[in-house]
Order: sequence, then C-alpha cells, then structure tokens
Amino acid sequence: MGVIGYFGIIIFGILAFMGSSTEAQLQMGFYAKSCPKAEKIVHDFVNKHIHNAPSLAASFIRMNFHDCFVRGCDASVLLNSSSSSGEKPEKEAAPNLTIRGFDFIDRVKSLLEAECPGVVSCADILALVSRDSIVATGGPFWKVPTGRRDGVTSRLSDAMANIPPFFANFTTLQTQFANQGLDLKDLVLLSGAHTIGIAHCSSFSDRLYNFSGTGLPDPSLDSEYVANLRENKCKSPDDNTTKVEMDPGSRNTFDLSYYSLLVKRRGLFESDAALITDSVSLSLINQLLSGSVEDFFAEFANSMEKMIKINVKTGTVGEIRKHCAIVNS
Ligand code: HEM
Ligand SMILES: *[C@@H]1O[C@H](CO)[C@@H](O)[C@H](O)[C@H]1NC(C)=O
Ligand SMILES: *[C@@H]1O[C@H](CO)[C@@H](O)[C@H](O)[C@H]1NC(C)=O
Ligand SMILES: *[C@@H]1O[C@H](CO)[C@@H](O)[C@H](O)[C@H]1NC(C)=O
Ligand SMILES: *[C@@H]1O[C@H](CO)[C@@H](O)[C@H](O)[C@H]1NC(C)=O
Ligand SMILES: CC(=O)N[C@H]1CO[C@H](CO)[C@@H](O)[C@@H]1O
Repeated sequence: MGVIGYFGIIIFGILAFMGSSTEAQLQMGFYAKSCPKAEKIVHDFVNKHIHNAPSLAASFIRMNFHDCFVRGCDASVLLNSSSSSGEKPEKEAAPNLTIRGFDFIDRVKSLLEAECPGVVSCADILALVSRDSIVATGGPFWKVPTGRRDGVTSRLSDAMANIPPFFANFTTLQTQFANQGLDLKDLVLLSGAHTIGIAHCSSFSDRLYNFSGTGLPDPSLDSEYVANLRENKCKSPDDNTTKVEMDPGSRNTFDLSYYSLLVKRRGLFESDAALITDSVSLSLINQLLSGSVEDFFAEFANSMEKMIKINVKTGTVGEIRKHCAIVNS
C-alpha cells in the first residue's frame, strides 16, 4: 500500500471517529427498532380522525412552528407549566391564545405509550402529526426524521421574544427567522402556510380601523378588502372573537393563492404585507406564482425540513415525557 493509501485509512479513521463522537442526530425511522409501529400509529390515527376536524391541520402546523421557534423543536409548546420556574408557559403567550388541538396530540401520545411506554417523544409526535395532517388534507409532504427529545422548560417570555408578532415588519421577520438559522427564502415559503386556516379579527383589526394610531385604515391594504372586512367580518375595532379565513374561498386548500393575495395587497397581517415590501422577497413571491403548485410544495418541504430541525435535543439531552402536557417528575 502506498503512502496515499495509508493517509486514506488515517483520514477515514479520523472521520469515522468524529462521526461517532459528535452529538446524536435526527434520523429517518429513529423508532424502527425501539417502537416499529410508532410512525404508522400516528399516521393511522391522523388519517382516521383529521377528517372530522380538518381545520386542525392548520393548527398543528402552526403549533409545530411555534414549538420549533421557542427553545428548539422540543414540545415546549405543549407544556402546561414550567417545572423550574413559576413563570407562565409558552401556551399562555398572546400568540398562542388560539392554538387548538392539544387533546388530539394527547390521544396520539396515549396510543404510543400503550404500544411502547416511554419511547416516543412528544416533540416527534408533534412533528409527525403536523406533517401527516397536512398531507391528509391535500397539502405538501415533507420528510420527518425523528429522534427529538422533549424539553423540560416552557416560558411565556421565550415565546414572546421569539415568535414573530402579527405586526412584525420585514426587518423584524428576517431577523427572527435568521435567529433560527432560516433565511429569506424560508420566510417567504413558510409564511405560505397562511394559505390555510383562520385568524381572529384582533390579529389585524388595527389595519382596518386605526393603523399606527392614525384613526385610518392601513393604506397598504387593498381598500375594497378593508371595506368588505369591516362590513361583513370585523364589524368593530375591538372584536376579538370573530374568525376570518386568511385565504378567503380556499382556506382548506394548500395552494398558491396566499401569494396571489399578497401581490393584490390582500395579505391579512402586517407580517404578510411586509413580504412585498422587500424587492428580493417580492421576486421570490413572483417566482412562486409563475411556477406550479408542485414546485411550491417541493420548496415548502425543503423549508419545513429545515424548520423541524431547529435546536433539536437528541441523544441523552432532555427526556421522553410520559404526558405531553407535563414534565416527568
Ligand atoms: C412569519 C411570521 C408569522 C407570523 C407573524 C404569523 C402570525 C400568525 C397569526 C397572527 C395567526 C392568526 C392567529 C389568530 O388570530 O387566531 C396565524 C395563523 C396561522 N399561522 Fe402564522 N405566522 C407566521 C408564520 C407562520 C409559519 C412559519 C407557519 C407554519 C409553517 C404558520 C402557520 C399558520 C397557520 C396554519 C395559521 C392558521 C391557524 C388556524 O387556523 O388555527 N404561520 N399566524
Ligand atoms: C393542561 O391544561 C389544560 C387547560 O388548562 C387542562 O385542560 C389539562 O387537563 C391540563 N393537562 C394536564 C395533564 O394537567
Ligand atoms: C421594524 O420594527 C422594529 C421593531 O418594532 C423597529 O425597531 C424598526 O425600526 C422597524 N423597521 C422599519 C424599517 O420600519
Ligand atoms: C387610534 O389609536 C390612537 C393611539 O393608540 C388613539 O389615541 C386614538 O384614540 C385611536 N383612534 C380611534 C379613532 O380609535
Ligand atoms: C375580548 O374583548 C372583550 C370585550 O372587549 C374583553 O372583555 C376581553 O378581555 C377580550 N379578551 C381578550 C383575550 O383580549
Ligand atoms: C388561554 C390563554 O392562553 N390565555 C392567555 C393568552 O395570552 C393572554 C395575553 O398574554 C393572557 O391574558 C391569557 O390568559
């Protein structure tokens, strides 16, 4: 064997050593040995029950987003209260006010605890339920490698600091995504999830009635749309109960219409409208609009696959919760 051969072996050895000594990573089918039916149990439950309440798919993908943006994808969003501090949990942060479906996650968890106690994390369950429910309701598929472990802390203040508010401008959005290792393209694509689901008037009524304290509507929101929403939906500035489709007419369909609305100045939140205030972002939107839904799905999947890896806890970090709403004692 020549010198190069020996070097090759040494380098290979070093790489192999580094590979085994670095922290455990997520992998496809992490539970293949420890709980072989885990992913099928989740998939079957979702497919059996999501059709009774298809609007939950929107809530689950949003829950997944909120989870990953706060302390990494560690199911902290599911906790009722923090074990370590007297502080309120993420769930009670204003942006979380309207997340639904916690009981659905709890039911999946109890099936998995019955099958293989203490094995499947709530963080993985949430990531799988989010993906499976979107697919079951006609949306894009993305890969969900597993092996996440659950966190033991959930703080309202972390949620407030990391989840972009509905009034975020472009700079804030870009910064908050960059803080999570996500770029402008991810911002534009993941915001595309607003093609499904609903919002409460309180998330945008300042744009209809009193924008920035001017006493007038937001001039960047299409005036016909403003009139329509004021007449038919959010009839008073302090209505905080009425729900509005974010993508009227196709709130259940994962499609490109969110982006069509944006360029018609009909994005519902300031954060949606902000995406056409930047030229690079606007050109990404126009590119999406000139492509097919399949192209959008593929790009969306890439960004989701990045999002669901944010700061994951693996190996021996964290725990496998017994109940998704409470840390193990
Ligand atoms: C870019 C920053 C984002 C902001 C400022 C934002 C803000 C909001 C707000 C204010 C609501 C309505 C809450 C309500 O009034 O009930 C909402 C709903 C929703 N968001 Fe976002 N969001 C953002 C990004 C995302 C991302 C990344 C996803 C998922 C990948 C997502 C998925 C959803 C979905 C599906 C709904 C509808 C929920 C339902 O129907 O229950 N959002 N978002
Ligand atoms: C968590 O809180 C919710 C609502 O406050 C409650 O319904 C649920 O029973 C709690 N779960 C646990 C396990 O304590
Ligand atoms: C965006 O919002 C942030 C935080 O509210 C603010 O500090 C900043 O000046 C705003 N940027 C622009 C360009 O309006
Ligand atoms: C609009 O908001 C400003 C500042 O919050 C407030 O002083 C003013 O009274 C509001 N105007 C109306 C018409 O509600
Ligand atoms: C909703 O509005 C009502 C009446 O304006 C108010 O009493 C209530 O506290 C509001 N709820 C929230 C969650 O802001
Ligand atoms: C149900 C819930 O989580 N409510 C809380 C949401 O956030 C608001 C404002 O921060 C709190 O006042 C609610 O108690």
